[in-house]
Amino acid sequence: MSETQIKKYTYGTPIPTDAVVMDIPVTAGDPAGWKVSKADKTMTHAMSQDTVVYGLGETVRGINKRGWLYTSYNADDPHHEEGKHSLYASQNLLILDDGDKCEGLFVDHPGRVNFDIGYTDMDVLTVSFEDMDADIYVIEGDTPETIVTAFRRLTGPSYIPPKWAFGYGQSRWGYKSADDIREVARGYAEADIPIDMIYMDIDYMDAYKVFTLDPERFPDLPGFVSEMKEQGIHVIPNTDPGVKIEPGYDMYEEGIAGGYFCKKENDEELTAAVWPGKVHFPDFLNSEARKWFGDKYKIMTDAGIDGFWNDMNEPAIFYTEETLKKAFEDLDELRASEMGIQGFFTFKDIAGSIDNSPEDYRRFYHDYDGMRVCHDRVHNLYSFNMTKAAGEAFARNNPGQEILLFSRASYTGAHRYGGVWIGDNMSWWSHLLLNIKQMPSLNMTGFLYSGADTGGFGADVTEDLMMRWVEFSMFTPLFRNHSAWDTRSQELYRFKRIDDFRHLIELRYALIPYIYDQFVKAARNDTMYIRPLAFVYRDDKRCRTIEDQLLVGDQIMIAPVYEQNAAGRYVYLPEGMKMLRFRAYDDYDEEDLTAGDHYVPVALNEVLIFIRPGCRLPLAGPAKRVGEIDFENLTYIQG
Ligand code: MIG
Repeated sequence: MSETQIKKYTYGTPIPTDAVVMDIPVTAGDPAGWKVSKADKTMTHAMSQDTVVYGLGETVRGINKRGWLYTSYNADDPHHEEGKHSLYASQNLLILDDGDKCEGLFVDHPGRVNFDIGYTDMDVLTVSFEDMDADIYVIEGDTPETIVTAFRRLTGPSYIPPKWAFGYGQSRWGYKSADDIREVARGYAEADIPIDMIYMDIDYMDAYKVFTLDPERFPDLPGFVSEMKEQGIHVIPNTDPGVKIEPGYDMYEEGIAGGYFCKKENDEELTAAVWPGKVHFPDFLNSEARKWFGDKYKIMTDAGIDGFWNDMNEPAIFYTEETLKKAFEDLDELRASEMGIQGFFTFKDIAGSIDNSPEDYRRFYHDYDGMRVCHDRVHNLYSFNMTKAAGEAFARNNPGQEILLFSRASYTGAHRYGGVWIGDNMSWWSHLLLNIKQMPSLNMTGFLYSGADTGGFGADVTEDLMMRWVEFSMFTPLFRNHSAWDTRSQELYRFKRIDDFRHLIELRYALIPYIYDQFVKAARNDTMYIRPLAFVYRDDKRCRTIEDQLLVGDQIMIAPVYEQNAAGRYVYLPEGMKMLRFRAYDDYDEEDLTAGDHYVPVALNEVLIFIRPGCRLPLAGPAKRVGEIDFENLTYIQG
């Protein structure tokens, strides 16, 4: 790593976030190159025509974030369209790349932060705050990756999941019982498609009560878990933060008695509505509440469960009592008025804006270990502390055991405890491309264990989209097929081309020794597993505009197909490489390609892998489970 320098600037009185693990002395004054206005609560930086801006983790639009306005404020929004400003995650890292000189900016602030990256003025970057109580870290370095590494040293090492979590997983919001899951396992066994995980979505719970099981649909969890383990399959339950208000339910009773729930100004618990009905939210920012909630995971780990996905932790709020009451009042008022045509829009607005309302996020408070703070000001820390609750509990209660953990919402620091999935995307070709662009950005911010709902969550998938998506997801550390209950079923064995799907998943399993090795290396060395081309080919200007080819580990480049009915694609090679066109781990052709542009045919069942010169790709023999992979006997394809 070449020389980097991190400087810290403190404005106002920042609320601690625990994102940073290093002690850095505060530098007086403002960072060079930035114009800071405490009155306007802004900091601005000029961008030259060539400046490329990387970062922000999981957001809309490109790898180069330039040209849009992004807002860090974790949002439960399943419509990941390019007009949006916020998704589930807030990763306030930017890297300004001027070619010969780079600068990183990490804005450590737990509330709303706007990043106007050439939106208002194409040549100006403006970071703006609601309250400018923030720690600002400025990182100087020669290359984007040296900045990434410095940022990751600053914020701590990335979570490494168990090896089996690199296998393929099947999920669906709609598996309701142990029998449903058995049927999925059977489907995969009959189709002879490798699989390591099947996910349990919220319907496993008794009335959506967290850490409970429906007694009829899951009568014997330990028995079921071990039955599945005998087949080599891990079952991974979904966990939601909201605790159902129900006298007699231990989580509710203990939460009230311990004072573990978030409270309103008048000191009463906030009552919100989510899947269980009326709930209270655990105050994860409070270390006692965190410990209390975290210890509950033991109910599941004692039953043999060894992986979790934490959901709804922005936190998502369907409505609160207050918002609902106000909405009804507004509707009554509208009804009593001469509604007129404008009233139609008012009507829709009233009903359509009760969920995840900014007012609700201002309505409750945390006991942040002695500091009473309004949720709105620390909104982006909620999921981080839920992830931390689980991670800390695993270290305490399951020492030495590797447990899979990933979350929907996140903030920097959560990457030390778990991974993330990209939330409710759609079965759209554009979302396959979005997934391709989000992966390197997530990697920069330390969320190495990540991936999207393969095939798309909402909307109906088509067989060709599923196949192209599998051909990309086979390179993402988290590889999970997941979909919503009201969409077309998308388990791979339901499609016509089962043989092709089997070959593709087998190829993933053959690649796992490479994927795992490169992943662990990236985690240990604070580097990236998936990189944009421009991070490596620094002198090739063309690479700065390439967003649909990625480097995976340090040996290969991929060029996924993401367009419907495409029979191939253009590929740009910054140097000569060996192209492999795989149909199965043992069925591929190779071709040496020169540097430059090529049109490459890629049939629907084919995957392109390019080996960089002097590099080699290891492949394992066939395996149906990660545990069956022979990591010692690999064959190598030389570049
Ligand atoms: O309000 O648990 O993103 O993956 O299937 C929806 C049901 C709640 C949202 C998650 C999705 C999951 C769904 N959850």
